[in-house]
Amino acid sequence: MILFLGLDNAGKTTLLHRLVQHHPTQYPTSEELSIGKIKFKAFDLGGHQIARRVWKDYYAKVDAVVYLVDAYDKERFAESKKELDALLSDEALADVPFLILGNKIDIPYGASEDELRYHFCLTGITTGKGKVNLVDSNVRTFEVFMCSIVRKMGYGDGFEWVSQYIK
Ligand SMILES: Nc1nc2c(ncn2[C@@H]2O[C@H](COP(=O)(O)OP(=O)(O)OP(=O)(O)O)[C@@H](O)[C@H]2O)c(=O)[nH]1
Ligand SMILES: [Mg+2]
Repeated sequence: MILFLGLDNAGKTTLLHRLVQHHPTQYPTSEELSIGKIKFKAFDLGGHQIARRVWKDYYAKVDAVVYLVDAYDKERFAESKKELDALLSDEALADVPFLILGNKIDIPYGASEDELRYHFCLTGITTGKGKVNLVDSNVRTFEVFMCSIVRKMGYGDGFEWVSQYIK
């Protein structure tokens, strides 16, 4: 199971709809997804403050977290970072790979990848893009990819990256 998390308005539902547009809808908030050869159920959880309380009810069965950030909404970076940090430090998610998507790069004056990394304190500490062999290492599996879901850009690379760490 893959969880789509992030603040309200980050783009989770838009992403889910993009990924499954050729498949029939099963439930309003969960969809069958294929990443490579693996089939998954993806859950899009609401991002507004009250909805965030149920995120933890899903942690036990999760194979990967896709955490969306609105790269244009710099005013909410601190709030988003707080939620992400809480997820990354949660024992229940300690072995779960995180794909962090900086979304909406189609809007001018949004944060660049470097800026986003800076504000989220993710400079120089993420896993590395491409194929990084993490067997026998205690390195946290997480990486940042910038994307525009509406322009269908960037998130494919991110999913390809995260899929190699899904057991
Ligand atoms: N410009 C731009 N807008 C986007 C992009 N992705 C999503 N949006 C817009 O952002 C708004 C919020 O997107 P949603 O997918 O509803 O956000 P969400 O994360 O599901 O929000 P909650 O359900 O409230 O938690 C919508 O108006 C989308 O059209 C993008 O890549 N670029
Ligand atoms: Mg939504």
